[in-house]
Amino acid sequence: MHKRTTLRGLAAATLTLGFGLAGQTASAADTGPIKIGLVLPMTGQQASTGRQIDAAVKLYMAQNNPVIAGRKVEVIVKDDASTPDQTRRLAQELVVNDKVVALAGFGITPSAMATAPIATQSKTPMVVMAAATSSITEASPYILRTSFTLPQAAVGIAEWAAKNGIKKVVTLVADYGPGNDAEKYFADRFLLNSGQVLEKLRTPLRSPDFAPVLQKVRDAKPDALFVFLPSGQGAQFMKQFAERGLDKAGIRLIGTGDITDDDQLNDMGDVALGVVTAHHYAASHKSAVNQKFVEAFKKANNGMRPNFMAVGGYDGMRVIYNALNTTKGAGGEALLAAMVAHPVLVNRPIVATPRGVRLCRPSERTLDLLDKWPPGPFAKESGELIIDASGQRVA
Ligand code: VNL
Repeated sequence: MHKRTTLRGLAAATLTLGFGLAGQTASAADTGPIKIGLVLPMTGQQASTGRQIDAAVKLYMAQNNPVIAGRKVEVIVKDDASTPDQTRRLAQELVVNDKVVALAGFGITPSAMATAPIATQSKTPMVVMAAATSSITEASPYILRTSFTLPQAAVGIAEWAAKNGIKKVVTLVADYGPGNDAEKYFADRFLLNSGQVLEKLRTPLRSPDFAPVLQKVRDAKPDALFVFLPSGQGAQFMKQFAERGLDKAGIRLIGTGDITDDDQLNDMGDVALGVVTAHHYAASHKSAVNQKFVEAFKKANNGMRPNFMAVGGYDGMRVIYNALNTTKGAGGEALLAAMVAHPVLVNRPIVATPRGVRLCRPSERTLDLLDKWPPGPFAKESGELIIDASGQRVA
């Protein structure tokens, strides 16, 4: 096969895979269903994430032929209630008993981290559709992610804040992996742009009480409060923010898009007006492809609006399907290699470099953010030339 350099290696990719892979094909004995294990929080505090991803996976299956190489594709959904020990146990059962070709889902970072050794030991590709701590993809060479990372969102809003007259900020994050990422990357970029972080506050992942921290925010009198909370906690937080009168006290609310979650946005009331967040997805995005997705999702789910978790699930299913079509149903390293062959599906398009943050679609926009370009000729994923042999940009 002709090997070509493409943009895939340049962007802030969420994909980390450390080795070359040999080809494999399905054996003739594989005639039963092709099974995919989907481990999600269907109950408990993160149940909305499970509900959204489950609905998106079902939509993808309904829109695409659930038969690959003459075998039916079967998705086995397991509820881990966001308890990492459960996630690991369920993943192990899916691999050992059900012989799934891929593991998918993973609502929170601790669940994904707990399952990483299972993926490594069993050589099972593991598609993370929700959890978003940047380091997750380093926990196993079998992990791919179709969600996002917190630094991508946090750096974007830090840039915006500095450019929009916000000088003093208090940060508030959920006290675990993605919160660490959000707090650190927000503060680093905000300080670089001469902002000041007055205080860094945290609330527990489980059953947080926002009242005491909101009192501290009030006392600190920042221009803005930066917040990351996992999907599902935004509405409750907004309610308390308003009840404590912080919206009226002239403290702007900014954050990652997890707090303006499309799943809950309609229930948040007027307090959500004027809140500014940065994220890789909003259901209101006007592109034709998104409008079609939102419409189909609502139609299949009693009007439920998809959030960013649904998109991670839908894209994750697309990655698995495409790759299974290539391997004709085989799993293991062949499946992983087939997934990696189409990295555009597993890279989120927000790129952050010291030169700024940009939504890099079409992908050649990445060049605007690079100090040094790769030598030409250089083509993007589709094969379209973007730097010619003499080093001139042509797209
Ligand atoms: C995580 C990150 C979970 C962002 C989220 O919602 C979220 C995580 C459940 O990595 O645990 O919005």
